[in-house]
Amino acid sequence: MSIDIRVPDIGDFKDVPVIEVFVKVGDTVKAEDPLISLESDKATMDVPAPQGGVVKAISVKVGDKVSEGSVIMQFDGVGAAPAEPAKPSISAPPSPVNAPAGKAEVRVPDIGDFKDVPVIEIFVKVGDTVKAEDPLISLESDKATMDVPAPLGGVVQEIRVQLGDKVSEGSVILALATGSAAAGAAAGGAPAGPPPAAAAVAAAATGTGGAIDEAAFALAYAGPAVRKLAREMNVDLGKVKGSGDHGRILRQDVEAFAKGGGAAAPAPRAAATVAGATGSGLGGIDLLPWPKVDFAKFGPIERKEQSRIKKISAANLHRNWVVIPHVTTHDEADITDLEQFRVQMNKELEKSGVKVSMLPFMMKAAVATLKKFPEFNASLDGDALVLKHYWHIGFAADTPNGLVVPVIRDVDKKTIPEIAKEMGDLAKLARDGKLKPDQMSGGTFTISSLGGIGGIYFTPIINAPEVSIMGVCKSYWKQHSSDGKNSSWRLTLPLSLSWDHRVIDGAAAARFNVHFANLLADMRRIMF
Ligand code: CAO
Repeated sequence: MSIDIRVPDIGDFKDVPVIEVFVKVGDTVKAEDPLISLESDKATMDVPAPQGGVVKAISVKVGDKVSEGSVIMQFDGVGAAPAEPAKPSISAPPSPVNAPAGKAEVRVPDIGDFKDVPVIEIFVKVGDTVKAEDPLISLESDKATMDVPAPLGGVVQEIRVQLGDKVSEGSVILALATGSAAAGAAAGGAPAGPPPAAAAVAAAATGTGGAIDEAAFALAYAGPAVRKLAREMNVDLGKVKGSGDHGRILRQDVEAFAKGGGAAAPAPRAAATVAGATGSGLGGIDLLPWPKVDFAKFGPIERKEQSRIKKISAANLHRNWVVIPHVTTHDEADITDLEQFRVQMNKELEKSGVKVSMLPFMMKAAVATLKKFPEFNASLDGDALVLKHYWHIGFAADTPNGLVVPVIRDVDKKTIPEIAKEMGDLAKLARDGKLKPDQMSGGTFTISSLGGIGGIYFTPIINAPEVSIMGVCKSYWKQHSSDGKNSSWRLTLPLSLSWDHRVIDGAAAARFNVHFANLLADMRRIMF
């Protein structure tokens, strides 16, 4: 009997392009084997096989767009049950154990609303005998650390996760031999040495040079399945040249590299070198290795792990800083009249409970300026520029766990108090760690305001795939003169616009700032 295999619950993403198809007709696949890879503007996701079978037909190709429920292929299934999507969010919560006689696959149990939680510790190894409730692995979300206990006793036959892998409810973490099979495994039936993945590591180590450059690995353009394979084979993705579209690294590139036949990737390697992890060349310049210092030799120290949000934003900021040729243009806006108006409006709004800061006015001015200079409200897609006819403005929000960028949609259609209210709500959710992914996606331009804190100018890093970002610091009183003779004190707002020089030229950036500043100086101009 043949079974339709469909795209499972992929959150709010729709019409997501297929960027890789891992199988071909006639292939035999196991449950959880990756079938295809999808790439939205935020994430690359693999669609795993919901069950084992033989691929009978494939109904998608690279470039096709799919959404939840799209049929991607057909399996000649072994059983008669219709295939349920692999993700637990739309199938019935899977049992933590799926145990044919003598063998049990242990899955991540119900872990509440958490998804894609990184594995931070693996407590067992192949061949270990475990009792029910023994901890197997530890997971760390941004909220909590959770151990996954063994649901029954047995001997660990195979470990299917590695440190850093992300798992959700239902993900298979290891296989246990149970009952008489366990006795056999304990007596030598299970592989005595390292698991297959670890064996691959050992085999590949000579071909790959051992230690993985984590910064280069993070920057490499590859999907989760390929990243996992690279981890298993101890291949530093930063050194692999991708043969896919736009240099995407494919499975075969990793395999060829591990065998010694793959070419080194010059660009990501150089990027990684900037990160300071290796001592290789960057455009002919040999960088020194990153200094390794025993700080404790010089005084007391404390080692503190970065929060999950910080680690994620670090990888994003690093990629954006290395990949985008940034230039920052500074300017200033006279906001004397606008500040008076803002104070007046806040008095009038007092009863409504909404308090308006300078930021909603800046958002409105930004949209009007983006409409005049559309290439700032765009993204690069290969060599083409995608101009967006919607204006969703992100704002950098400082939270105890690190920097996040909530997005206010359709700023052009909202009033200043509406924007202020939504901004306040989103900033609170951000500080409480409760922002949902769709509240941080879809932005077309970002404003990073340090106005409530201080500073004069800074160089904000562009929030890819956007092409520009406005940084704003604290307004201050400054003496202005238009003729060198007469002067007056004006409330002055410092502006720092960073822009992607692949898309925007310096003259356009200067004009953008002048227009933005003129609108803030006199918001009536927004109507023109
Ligand atoms: N000049 C002078 N005062 C300013 C100002 C400016 N440019 N911008 C804001 N202020 C004032 C506000 O009016 C407010 O004053 P009162 O308390 O007297 O009313 C005070 O500063 C605090 O404002 P706020 O920060 O609460 O409000 P906001 O709308 O300006 O900003 C938010 C909201 C969420 C963006 C902000 O709280 C925040 O997190 N900023 C940090 C962003 C950041 O980290 N950027 C760096 C990214 S790169 O690492």
